[in-house]
Amino acid sequence: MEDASLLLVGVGGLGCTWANRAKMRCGTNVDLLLIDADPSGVDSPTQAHVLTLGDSPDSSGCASLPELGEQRMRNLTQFVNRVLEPVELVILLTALGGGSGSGAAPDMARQAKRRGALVLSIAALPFDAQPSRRLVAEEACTKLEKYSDVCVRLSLDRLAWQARERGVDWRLGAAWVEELVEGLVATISKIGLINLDLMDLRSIVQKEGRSTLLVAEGDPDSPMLIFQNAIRAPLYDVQIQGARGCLIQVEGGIGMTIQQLEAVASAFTSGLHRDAQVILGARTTSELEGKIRVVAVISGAGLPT
Ligand SMILES: Nc1nc2c(ncn2[C@@H]2O[C@H](COP(=O)(O)OP(=O)(O)OP(=O)(O)O)[C@@H](O)[C@H]2O)c(=O)[nH]1
Ligand SMILES: [Mg+2]
Repeated sequence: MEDASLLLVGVGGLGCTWANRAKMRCGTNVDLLLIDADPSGVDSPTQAHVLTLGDSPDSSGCASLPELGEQRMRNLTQFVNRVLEPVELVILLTALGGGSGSGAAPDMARQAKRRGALVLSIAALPFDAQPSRRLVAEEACTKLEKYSDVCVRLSLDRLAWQARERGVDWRLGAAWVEELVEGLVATISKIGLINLDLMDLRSIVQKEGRSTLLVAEGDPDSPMLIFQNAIRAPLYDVQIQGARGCLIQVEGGIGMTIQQLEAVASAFTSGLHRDAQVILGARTTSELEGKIRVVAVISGAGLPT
């Protein structure tokens, strides 16, 4: 199989900021598409396709009107089709609750799905203190889930809490999102010891039930800590105990041993269903000397045993 063509998409103000930052970590292995009412607000969008929602962008964005965002997105089908032409996997990042992301992200996912791409979405939900935005976000999220193969809900409250702990701005503090995207892209770009590809990912995400994505980095000799770190991420809780499918990519320094690889893989998979399908990939890189990073796609969660 040829290398899959990957597209990273940011929708709305926050989604574009995150996608742009994630792209900087992924290099040429992925293309970038930024969609917002005013994408010029994003710092130096390197080599990005940029889609402006509407003819006269202004600072009010889609003014918290998802219908406007959706309508504008539908009008851009021709352009989107051109960008999507070679694309097999779309990784979509957005924050829901405003107009641009809530309106345009589900429609972008719909257009990608219709062209046969696999769609993995990461959608931030508004703070608890923003009840009206939460209503908008819930409705948008239901639509986004419908058109995504995997849709991960991210809690801005938990994200902001973790950012505060680390003393960074929460809008830029989504290093977790960046690592996840980087890990997924490296996994599917087939640069590894045990290669995974889009077929593997497809077979995992097609399982019935809920799905989620996990990422964590840590000491190669503390595999349980790496797992605990992964499930502390600012996700909405998906119970992965008993899940039926898992694609797991383990990345380590050049000196990573088979024992370390097995120990960390088993920390992630020991709680799954006894008949779970587990697909393991691995790669070594000089960038991870003395560390191990795990990216996992979990599927078939929340089903009766
Ligand atoms: N409290 C707070 N929340 C924010 C801020 N910026 C973004 N958010 C949250 O993130 C969500 C999405 O924000 P954006 O990505 O800016 O929204 P957008 O998709 O560009 O939507 P429009 O600008 O309305 O077209 C909002 O619904 C809020 O929950 C901020 O400065 N303060
Ligand atoms: Mg905006």
